[in-house]
Amino acid sequence: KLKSMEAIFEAKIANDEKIEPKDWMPEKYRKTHIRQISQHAHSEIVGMLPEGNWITRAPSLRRKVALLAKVQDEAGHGLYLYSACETLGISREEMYDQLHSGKAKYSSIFNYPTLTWADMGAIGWLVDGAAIINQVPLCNTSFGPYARAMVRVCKEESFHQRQGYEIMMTLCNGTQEQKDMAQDALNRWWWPSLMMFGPTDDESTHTEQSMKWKLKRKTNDELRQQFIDQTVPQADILGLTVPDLDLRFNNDTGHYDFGKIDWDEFWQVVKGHGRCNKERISARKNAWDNGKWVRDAAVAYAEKQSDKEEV
Ligand code: FAQ
Repeated sequence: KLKSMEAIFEAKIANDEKIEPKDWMPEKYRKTHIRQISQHAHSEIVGMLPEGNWITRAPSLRRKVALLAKVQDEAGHGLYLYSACETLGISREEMYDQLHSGKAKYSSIFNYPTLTWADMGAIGWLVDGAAIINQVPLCNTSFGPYARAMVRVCKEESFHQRQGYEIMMTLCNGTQEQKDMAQDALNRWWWPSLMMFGPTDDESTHTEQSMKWKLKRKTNDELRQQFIDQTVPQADILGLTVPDLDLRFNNDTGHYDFGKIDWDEFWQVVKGHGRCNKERISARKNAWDNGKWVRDAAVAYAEKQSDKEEV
């Protein structure tokens, strides 16, 4: 029986059909999806913190409304992703517990500080830009709830990217001081953005299996190269310099060659030793602890309602 279920599963993957929560799936397929989807959800939720830091200091009402909407979208993305992950048989409490205890990762990028308003531009442009490149292929991922969540998420990310690029354009058309702020933000966010795509393919533990299951549709290095090829011309339009002396267009390959990524820095951040890791986790823990009375009240209310129905 197991053999035939496995054969049905394999055939669905081969035919690009979706795997749905109630379908039979190999235990490792379930586990690796729980890992990736929950880490993706945590990234969205922790990812609200660096930008949330600037909502009260946005330079105009228009900028404030756009940033507020973007950060709210991120909360929404986190919630869809937690829901998609719950269909695989893990509870939200377990996922939160994994985040708070450091067992589950979230994207390295959110462990860097947001020092100036220009960082809001750089995050939208680069971080959301990288997120789109990573997530568009995930609209075709094999697990149905994850694929469907990604469709809406990608549409919202493209608004985020545009709002960031527009901030950069405004700064770059402004005073020298504003242009310097934009360049400084690019200098600080460029390399961490390249690290978002994960280790190189030969160092990546999960890529090979995830590609076979069509969880990943492109490898870390392929996506990173696509991001660089797309983003360097955008920096040129802004009149900014990408902080990489080895960056040049290679006519033979049709792609940009780029310099060496500091993988020591990446692993330090992933292991919890980045500039803001402690601050981010303690912000999430405090939010959870301070929300206890709301959860308790909601449960008490639900119990009261169901008691009433029984009478
Ligand atoms: N940070 O074998 P691989 C956003 C870990 S966008 C931390 O290559 P995989 C939108 C990896 O988990 C950001 N850890 O792993 C937004 C694994 O460790 P594990 C979120 C990383 O899964 C914008 C180990 O290294 N997007 O939030 C990172 O095949 C602005 C070995 O790596 C997603 O999560 C990293 N950068 O490939 C929100 C997209 N990279 O789990 C707010 C979905 C790798 O064994 C503001 N995820 N690791 O303990 C993916 O596409 C994949 O999971 C990758 C990693 C590509 C991130």
